[in-house]
Amino acid sequence: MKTAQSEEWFERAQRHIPGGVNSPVRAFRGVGGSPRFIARGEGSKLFDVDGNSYIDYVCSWGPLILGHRPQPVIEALRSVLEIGTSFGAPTGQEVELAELIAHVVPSMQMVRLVNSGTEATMSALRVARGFTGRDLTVKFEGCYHGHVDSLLVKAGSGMATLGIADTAGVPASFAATTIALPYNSIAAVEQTFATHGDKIAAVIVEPVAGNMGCVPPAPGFLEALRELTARHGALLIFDEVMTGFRVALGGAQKRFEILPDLTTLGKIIGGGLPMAAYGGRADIMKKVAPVGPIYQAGTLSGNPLAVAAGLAMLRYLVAHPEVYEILEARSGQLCAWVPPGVTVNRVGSMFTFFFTPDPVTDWASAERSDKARFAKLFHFLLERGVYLAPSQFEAGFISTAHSEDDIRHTVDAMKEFFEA
Ligand code: HOZ
Repeated sequence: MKTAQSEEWFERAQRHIPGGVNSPVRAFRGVGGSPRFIARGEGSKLFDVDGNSYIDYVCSWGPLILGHRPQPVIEALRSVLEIGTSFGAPTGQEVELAELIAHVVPSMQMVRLVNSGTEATMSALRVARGFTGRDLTVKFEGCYHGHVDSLLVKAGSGMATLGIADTAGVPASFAATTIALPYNSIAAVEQTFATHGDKIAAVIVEPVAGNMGCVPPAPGFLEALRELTARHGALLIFDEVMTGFRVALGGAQKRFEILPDLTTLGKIIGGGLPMAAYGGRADIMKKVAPVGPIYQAGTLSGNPLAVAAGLAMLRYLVAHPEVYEILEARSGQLCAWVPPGVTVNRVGSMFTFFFTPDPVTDWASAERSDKARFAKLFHFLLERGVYLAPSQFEAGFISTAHSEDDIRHTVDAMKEFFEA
């Protein structure tokens, strides 16, 4: 496989961009080697600047549930180009999108659009603090909620991949407002509420963790979070940036039938453009400015391009409920064969192959995976035209554009690796 053009771009990139990438997870640091520079995407495939093609299981880290360049989104984007890309003033489409979100995710009675998942979680946290008048947040080890200062404590995704426990640049006093507990440990949450219950503003959780690899919630875990937060006057925030419209149309809260107080959305909601949202109970959201005293704002929030893409994406998903059946079938096909010494976690079309024979239920068990062996599999598959996330601690994603042939090719390549 030729990679000279990618290597040349990477060399050049590192001169003016830290690490040569605009987000650390793209740099292949967890698997070694040089990232592929992408020329274009179509359907289930990525094409790099050297002319190689790959079956793409990253899907832009989650947004591309219909694959690359889905027709409804592309058409919506074309039509916006005729009217303008940003007005800094309200539009009817923003209202339509808020109405659609509230319809599909009923716990989000009111919604505020922002530009990234980080902005959404940062804002939701501020709202939780402003609403409760408390400062402490409970999060879970290995969960990642964007690069929000106070949430970069024992975080997953790039932090886990790079082995950065607590990032430089976050004042100790900010980090001290966060209590990080083991994912799926009801006992740890109970104990924390018993000690700090009247100071905890919110528990924020990925209802299906995707940033330490895919880790499902244990039976009863989300229910316990709901009960404990309610009992102690704290808010429950579901970070559904990854799981929203992914593990079900109504997200993890629909799949597991638990209603949080606040929800953050990102990725799929933007249809492949930068957009995210936070929202929840109306009595809480009415504390947000200009109605209430909690300030949050954004020049490009709800801009027409992202809103058009998001509306087209969500309308398609609402009109085609069979999408989730297709995703379930394809994902089941991909994960049916469990390689020796590997644990496969999957929820809907999110999956991870962990290089450990033991169950992976939290960060401690995810961390025990054999990262070197994962890196070998990663490069073996890359050479055979299969593009996994370049880290053991990320979820893979399947889109409706992935064909049975794509999956068969991937499983065959996996078998070749494990049988070699
Ligand atoms: N939230 C994404 C999945 N872990 C990563 C996106 C990024 O950090 O670039």
